[in-house]
Amino acid sequence: MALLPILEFPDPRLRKVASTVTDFNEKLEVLIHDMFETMYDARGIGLAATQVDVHRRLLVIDISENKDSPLTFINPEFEVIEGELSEYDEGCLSVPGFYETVSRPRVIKVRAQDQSGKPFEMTADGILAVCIQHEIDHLEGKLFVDYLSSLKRQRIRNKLEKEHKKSA
Ligand code: QAP
Ligand code: CO
Repeated sequence: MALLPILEFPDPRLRKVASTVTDFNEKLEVLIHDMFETMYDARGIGLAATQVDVHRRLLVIDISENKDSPLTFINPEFEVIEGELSEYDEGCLSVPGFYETVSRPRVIKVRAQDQSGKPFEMTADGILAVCIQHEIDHLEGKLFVDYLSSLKRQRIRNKLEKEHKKSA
């Protein structure tokens, strides 16, 4: 078991596009386990492999109150079921301390593979739909701050860069 370091905005490695997972082996299982441990430790509800500097199409989510409903999505894809947008105050473990409103399609259908490579699909709405779309964005090198005005994004960048200098 291991806690993995989480990359923080504006680290350029968060901009890499992740590639398809092809090997469903023990190494993948260990990575998934470490990603859950890292996410729970940081009090997050979602974590993409990109955020721990692994550029593979893999994400973990647990939106449950008791942190007892882990969801793993490998090579996820989604389709919009209901195009009506809904707003949510999003945060991100890679943008610590900042929350801003983002609009995304309200209902999606997700197709992915599980830890053993078996395909599954599910329809998601509410915070789960938000979280899945947010995490899939990470796999494309995209962050929720990209949906904000450049002024807001710049302010967040400046504050985090200052924090990083302090702790360096
Ligand atoms: C993405 O975000 C998300 O700033 C997952 O200080 C967020 O887990 C999906 C976190 C909102 C849907 C709605 C952020 C923890 C966790 C912080 C997270 C922080 C500590 C963010
Ligand atoms: Co995020």
